[in-house]
Amino acid sequence: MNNHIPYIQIDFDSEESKIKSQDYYTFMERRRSIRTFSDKPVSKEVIENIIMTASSAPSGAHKQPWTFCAVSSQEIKQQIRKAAEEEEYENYHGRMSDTWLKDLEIFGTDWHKPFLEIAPWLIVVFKRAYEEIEGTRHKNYYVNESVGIASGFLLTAIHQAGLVSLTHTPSPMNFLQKVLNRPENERAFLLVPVGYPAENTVVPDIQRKGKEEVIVFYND
Ligand code: IYR
Repeated sequence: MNNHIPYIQIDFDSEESKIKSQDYYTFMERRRSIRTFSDKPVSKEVIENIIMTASSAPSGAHKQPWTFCAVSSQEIKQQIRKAAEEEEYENYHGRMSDTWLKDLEIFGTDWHKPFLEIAPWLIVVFKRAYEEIEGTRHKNYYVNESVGIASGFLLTAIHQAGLVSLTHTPSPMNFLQKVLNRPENERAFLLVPVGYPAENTVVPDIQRKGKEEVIVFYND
């Protein structure tokens, strides 16, 4: 095997693993999607660390088929809000089915997206379908899976930094490619406002599935 180097394992004994896994579960259980943001600033350095954590995700053939656009420009946030609200207005007025609208009632969402201007940062995740190298197109592999995993890493890094986020998917999202002037090989995947929650933020009173609902063991 070419170019291999020793893997330096993080060496916990089974008791440490148990404690670590419990603690991490408890910590991650506290993450919630937030729709009301404060305008309190977050430093560029924190955003860089969060994004580089996301970019440490595994990807098909290690192509890292993603670009993270980090927007704090008020003018660009305003353009994104305007375009997102135009699409969302259509979604809430005919494009989403009655069942879908009913399923969203508990979240209290509508076409207004003020958080797109209030949150100090918008991270727009783009997937890269292919790379163009010296005029030749090279397709990336497992692009959705890779960018989905990187987006998961992004959300955990945001939570770890004591910040909050929302996984927002204004649909269709092609306006983001235009507003951010992205190249032809990039497609918007996810829009993630990042920052602090507004004072007195509330979240829907919903429960997560229990282990008996999400895990199936096949033991000896
Ligand atoms: N994109 C819309 C609608 C929406 C859809 C789902 I599925 C959600 O979980 C939440 C919202 C919006 O952002 O309002």
